[in-house]
Amino acid sequence: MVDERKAAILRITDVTLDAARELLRRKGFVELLPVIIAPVTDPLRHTTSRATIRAYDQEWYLTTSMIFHKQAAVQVLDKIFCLSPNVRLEPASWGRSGRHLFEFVQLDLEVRDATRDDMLALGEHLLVRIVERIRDACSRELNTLGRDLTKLRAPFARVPYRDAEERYGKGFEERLSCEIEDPIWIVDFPAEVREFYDREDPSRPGVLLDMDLLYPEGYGEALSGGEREHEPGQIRDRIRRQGLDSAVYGSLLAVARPPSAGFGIGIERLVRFLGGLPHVREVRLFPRVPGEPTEM
Ligand code: ASN
Repeated sequence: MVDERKAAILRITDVTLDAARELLRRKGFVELLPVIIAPVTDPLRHTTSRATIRAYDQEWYLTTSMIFHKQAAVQVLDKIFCLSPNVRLEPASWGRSGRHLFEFVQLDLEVRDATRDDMLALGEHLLVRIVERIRDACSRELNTLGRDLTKLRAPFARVPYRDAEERYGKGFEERLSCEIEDPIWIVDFPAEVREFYDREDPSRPGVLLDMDLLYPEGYGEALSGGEREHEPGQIRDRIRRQGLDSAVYGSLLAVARPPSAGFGIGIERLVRFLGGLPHVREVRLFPRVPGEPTEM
């Protein structure tokens, strides 16, 4: 028997990727092939352990995010994106969150000489365009899923992290996401809660020029990014303040990198939001859910 629900979700995923690629190419972006194993990968402040493999007498990480490769890539091309498979070994209990897969794909992009404001505008444009395309091209699929996907109204509101925390308390993300009707930007994360590569505002020490986007209706985090640290002295200082080993990230310090900004948007979470799905597992034919064994 044909699984209409599954087929509808896969078609929505396909149109989502097509809409994203179409918009980014029109804006001059070039798509890169993903890096899946590397000697250095995103240290991720709050997640998990990273998966490694041993090959050719060397330890390799499975990519947690392509951040460092994106930063290197903008030395060659000024606007790049990639559909990047990421592996993050989250705790088994997170499998029930509805938002976590330990293998997922993010649309990861980076732009040389861009600012956070440029990225806020691009993120809005991208999401508004994708929702428009899905509403136009996938009305049958949305119907199958019983999803009433409303048009998004940009620009989205911007709330500084400290204000959101004051109003909704620690771990405000879920509560805030349940309360809003349009996506909302969280900006200005404190340096200690984020990775060292997001740029510290030179005029506000301890505050980063970065952002997250939250989906409405309780779907949680959509996108994460910011301007990047690019001066070796500042990168070294941020690595030290986070208690990381600068030798591990030596390749970052050795290469002069151009100023850049970018973000990554998780595809499974995006399709979950578009389709109004209870769990991201439904977006993949072969989902990797933390804590769930699988045979295929
Ligand atoms: N892709 C994110 C960024 O561009 C990084 C991440 O996934 N942790 O900032």
